[in-house]
Amino acid sequence: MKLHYSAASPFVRKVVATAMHHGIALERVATNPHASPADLLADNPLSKVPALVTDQGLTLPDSPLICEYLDSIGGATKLYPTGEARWPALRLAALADGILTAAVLRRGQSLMPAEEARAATIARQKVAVFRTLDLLEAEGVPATLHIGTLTLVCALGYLDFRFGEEDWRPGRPRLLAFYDAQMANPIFAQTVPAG
Ligand SMILES: N[C@@H](CCC(=O)N[C@@H](CS)C(=O)NCC(=O)O)C(=O)O
Repeated sequence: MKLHYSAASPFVRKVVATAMHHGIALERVATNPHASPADLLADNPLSKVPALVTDQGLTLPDSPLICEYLDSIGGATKLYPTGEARWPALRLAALADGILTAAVLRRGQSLMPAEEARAATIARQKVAVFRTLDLLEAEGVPATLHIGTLTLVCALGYLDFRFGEEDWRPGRPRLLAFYDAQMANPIFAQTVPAG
């Protein structure tokens, strides 16, 4: 398994510690996500580390997902409890991830003058969104309702809500058909963002 890696990233550290706990070997590929190198983008259009490529060739972004995957293929001493113990453990993980997200964002912003940091962040996040939409358009999205499709409907709806002038539909007919079909479901039709 290949891990796109940066030694400074606490999100990468979570993944490496999980792999070590289970004795899972990872081929670590050092990268700088802020430079968006082509080999990282090929495996994660969000241009973030960690990004894992499984032995089956599945590309997994996001440390919570990667850690849960590694735990699922790991040994008996699981890091994801089942039963009653599951929710306090996941709650703590979510709070700690929130700390990391806030601290990493703060660190990134403090590296540049305020105006430059703001412009760079806006441009970088915009590109990450459209690059990821392009990947999903190319891959195609299932019609089945699950947490992935539910989240994607909410993401597309948020883009309409906040960035409607940058319509995501042109050139993405598969995402458009997916979105229009899903919006017939009351759980989406009745929860369109407002405000
Ligand atoms: N939610 C992600 C956050 C990963 C993340 O933000 N990683 C940073 C390095 S610590 C990164 O790749 N930053 C590049 C960027 O934000 O463009 C995770 O848990 O893996």
